Order: sequence, then structure tokens, then C-alpha cells
Amino acid sequence: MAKIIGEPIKNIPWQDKPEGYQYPVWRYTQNPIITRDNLFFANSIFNSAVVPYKDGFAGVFRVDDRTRYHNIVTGFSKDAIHWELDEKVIFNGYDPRLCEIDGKYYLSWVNLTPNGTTIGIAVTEDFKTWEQKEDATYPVARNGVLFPKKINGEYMLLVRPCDRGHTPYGDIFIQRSKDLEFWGKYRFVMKPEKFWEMTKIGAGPTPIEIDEGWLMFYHGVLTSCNGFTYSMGAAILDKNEPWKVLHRADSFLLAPHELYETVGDVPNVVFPCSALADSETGKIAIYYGAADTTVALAFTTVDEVVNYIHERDIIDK
Ligand code: BMA
Repeated sequence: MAKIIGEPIKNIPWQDKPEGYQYPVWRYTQNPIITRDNLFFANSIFNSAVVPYKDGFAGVFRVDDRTRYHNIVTGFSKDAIHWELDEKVIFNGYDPRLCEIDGKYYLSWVNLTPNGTTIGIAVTEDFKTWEQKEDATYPVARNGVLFPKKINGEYMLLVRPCDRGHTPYGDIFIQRSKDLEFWGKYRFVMKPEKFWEMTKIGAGPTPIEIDEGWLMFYHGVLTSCNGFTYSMGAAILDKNEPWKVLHRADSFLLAPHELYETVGDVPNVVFPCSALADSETGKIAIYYGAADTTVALAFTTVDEVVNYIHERDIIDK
């Protein structure tokens, strides 16, 4: 039995695996959970992130408005399924990730600069006032994902260097900081290996601490004659040296198969940015952007994912 290390989340959203369903990740039957109708003037609301907050949940949401500019807003929910979004823009940019470290909430996102995208970092205690830190990378980078605790006294950030356009390549790297200001000790983590992810990969939700290491969901991109297809995969990273990949599944865990994933502003996109993990039951709820248009929800358990990774492990021992 695999084990999630961390706080229990008693009110984690949940549906049991459908009877007879054979795959390790299953979708919420009422998907998508957030659409453009959640906020006036939104063209699309997708790639977003949530955390437990007070007796409910808080989140940061990517809202592309009707000028098609990229904005991040906050939102709150009692059940992590029905969300009230605040129209106030906290930052410009996209693909936010969110995690709690020592009682504070850290946002990392794709920050827009005149010279390309970089990874913005900001911290809040109440989701009202944010303190923006130095950008964590030079341009151009995307998919900056913080670990939910310091490791050996250092913050850890997964990151995907890229170009100014739609980037036809991309590996995952890690970098470290003692103070969230100066970054260094860059290490390679992993590169595309299988066809479903062959073009590029990027870290997804905040890594989940488990007994064996860090469970990392990520997106992988395939280029077909129809363009990019984004799917979700998983790997387990070493607990103390997370640039070491211990195990990695050869196949995706979720790919664009439902209509809301295959049809939208950008068809064929499943883009995970967040996961809630309940240490008591092993339940995991994954939030992903669907077709760059809506936010959807999927479920798994730590046992399902860890078994799947072990059964299909591509890491030579
Ligand atoms: C990536 C990012 C994501 C988006 C994806 C598919 O480069 O821009 O926000 O979901 O492309 O369009």
C-alpha cells in the first residue's frame, strides 16, 4: 500500500471508480466544473490550481478575457467543485500553480515580460494581498512548479525552459533557492521518452509527497499532423534529491478523449495544474484544463497511480 504524507483533506471532492472501468484515472461525471459562464467577460477559464483553505478551498484561475489577454484571478469554494471567482485580476500571465509551505500560500505562474515568459512567484496568507518575489528564471521558461516544502533547507522549483512561441521541444529541470530570491544548482530531471510525450514535457500539479518519494504528474505533448496533443503522465522522484527519477510510467494516465477535451479553443488538451491528496484515504483529485477552454476534474488513488507506474516503469534499475 502506497501512502500519502501530509494533512488529511476530509472534504476532498470524490466519486468512486466506475464499475468495470480499467484505467487508473477516472473523470468526474459532471465535467467540466468551471466554464466561461463562471465569470463575466471571460472567453475561457482553464489551467487552474486549488488548495485547502480554512474550512473550504481557495484557488487561482487562468482567465483569458474577451480581448484574449491572459489573467489570473482568485476563487473560493466550499466543496472544491462549485467555485465563486473574483473578477479582480491579481496578476497577468497564465498556468498558475499553487502550494502551501509552512502556512503561507505560494503562487508560481507564467509571468509575461517584454522579452518572453518567465516564472513569477508570489506569496499570500489571505488570498487578498500578495507579495510578488523576484522572477525565478530568466526568459524564456514555463511550467514552474514549487515543491510543498523545503528540502534540506532549500525551496525547489521544477521548470521547463522554452522559446517565445509554441516551443517544439522541452525537458523538465529543477532549481533551488534558500530565500526565493537567488536561484541555482540547476539539475536536469527528465526528457520525453515515449510517443505520447515525444515533443515536450512539463511539470503539472505541486508534487505529492508519498512514502516512496515525490509523485509528480506532468503533461506530455505529441505532435500529429493535426498539431499538438497534451496528455498527463506520472513519475516518482527521489525524496531528498528530486532531480533523480526513481520510476516513470511508459503510458499516459489521461489523454483527450471526451468531447470537452477534444473540442475547444485548442483541441486535444488535457493540462493538469493541481491535485488535492488526502493522506487518510489515499484519494487524489486532479484539476486539469480541458481544450484551453474549461476546468475539469479527475480522480485516482495513490495506490492506483503508484501501481500503474510500477507496472509500466521505464526506469532501468
Ligand atoms: C501551452 C500553454 C498552456 C496551454 C497549452 C495548449 O504552451 O500555453 O497554457 O494549455 O500550450 O495550448
